[in-house]
Amino acid sequence: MRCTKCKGHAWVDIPRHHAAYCDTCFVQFFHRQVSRAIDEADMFGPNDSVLVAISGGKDSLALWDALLSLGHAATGLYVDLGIGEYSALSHEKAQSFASSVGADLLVVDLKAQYGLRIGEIKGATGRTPCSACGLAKRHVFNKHALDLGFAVIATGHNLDDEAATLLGNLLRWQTGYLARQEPALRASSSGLVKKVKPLYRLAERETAAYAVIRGLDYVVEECPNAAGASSLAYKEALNLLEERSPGTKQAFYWEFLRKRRRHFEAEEPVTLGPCQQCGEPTTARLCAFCRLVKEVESRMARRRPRGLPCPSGVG
Ligand code: Q46
Ligand code: ZN
Repeated sequence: MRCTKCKGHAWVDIPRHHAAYCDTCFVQFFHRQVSRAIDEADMFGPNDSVLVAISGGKDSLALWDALLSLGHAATGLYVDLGIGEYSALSHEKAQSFASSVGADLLVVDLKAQYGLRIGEIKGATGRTPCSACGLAKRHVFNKHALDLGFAVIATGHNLDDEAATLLGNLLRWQTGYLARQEPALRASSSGLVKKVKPLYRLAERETAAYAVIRGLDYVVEECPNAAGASSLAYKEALNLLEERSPGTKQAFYWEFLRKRRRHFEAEEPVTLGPCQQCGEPTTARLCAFCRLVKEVESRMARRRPRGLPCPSGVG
């Protein structure tokens, strides 16, 4: 296999582009796709400061590495979710990447700051661990980006993630989610920060190849809560289709972005007010994150044997 660009030995083939690249040309291809995504979806400008959501996995580290290589001011934010070994290892990988490139990594410990540990949440609330985790991450990223004056929050969602989310939303005709599934989601209200996905043009195996070629040391283990997630089944189904017909995932998601507007954008506008606890925009008196924290606190207090002090020292 020859590199489409320099005719040297190719290591990465990209059937949907009818192309194959050597290491050097693949890294250039990857950076080009990230730049195109940023420009075409009007994600941010060259002087904007970007807060990158870091999990320690291949996608978030590949995104951070690519943004820094392209000259963007990108700071990482890692949220310690309190999921045993998995969290310890991901924190270590995130920190070691930051140190190796001299970038800033902010760390938020959910337990220390909010009394939440996703690893212990099962049964303490009506939510599944992944739903509580997603809610907590969205809240923490938005709050820190806002407080620290970042223009945008960037996440490492790739083409496979977006196509799987689209399939899930379509299977249940979640029109509200379909209306908001954007590579660049503008802040719809004050108190919210713009969210962008600069890897949406790149497939998961391409971010994996980038991570390997760039020597990124990422956490390979999956979060223990990921087992059985519907998104994995949607990815498997899409991979089968992609194998038969390369380009299916890309066409599925990109054509949706191109044609969807007139079908899903007429949703009723919602009125948001500040959460009475944390100030984040919400439709209720308390935002969903503050309600989750309260629910977990009161469940934990009920479980605690009488006479024992609260382990967090605050209750
Ligand atoms: S980290 Fe969190 Fe994922 Fe683990 S608990 Fe679920 S959502 S699977 S990205
Ligand atoms: Zn709140």
